[in-house]
Amino acid sequence: MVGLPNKAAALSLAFAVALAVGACGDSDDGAGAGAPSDSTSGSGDHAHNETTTLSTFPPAEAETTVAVTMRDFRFEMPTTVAAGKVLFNVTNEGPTEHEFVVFQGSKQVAHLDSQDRNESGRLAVVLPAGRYTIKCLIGSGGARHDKLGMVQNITVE
Ligand SMILES: [Cu+2]
Repeated sequence: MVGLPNKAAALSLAFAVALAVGACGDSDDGAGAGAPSDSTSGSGDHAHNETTTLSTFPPAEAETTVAVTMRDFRFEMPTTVAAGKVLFNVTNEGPTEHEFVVFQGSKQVAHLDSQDRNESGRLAVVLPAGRYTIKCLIGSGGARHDKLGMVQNITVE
């Protein structure tokens, strides 16, 4: 602390304490200096995680291919799908960004990253027979897309 005025020193100490305590948010990180970056904020601002609990497989091994079109705000896709190695070819015809999240009951079991307008993505998952729900969890204008109609029940048999 060479030549640091007492007031500044006290302030920086206060900052350090605040950082060490790790108080919830609001410090604007202006201090910066070597503060440990804390990734445990646990804010969970996006409603789902990225996990896929269903088995995946190389797309070339697909037994069934399902074409899905995402629009504002619905999924266009078959409602019955054969069980087994299913490849979803998902195209977003927008205009809004959308994603393709597979649920079994309230549990997320597979997830395709969000697609911008005119983008396509593929999701290869081994689907056991059962009932599933496809949702888009992206929100725009305060309403999540599944609440606007982007929810589709499918039966795998
Ligand atoms: Cu969406």
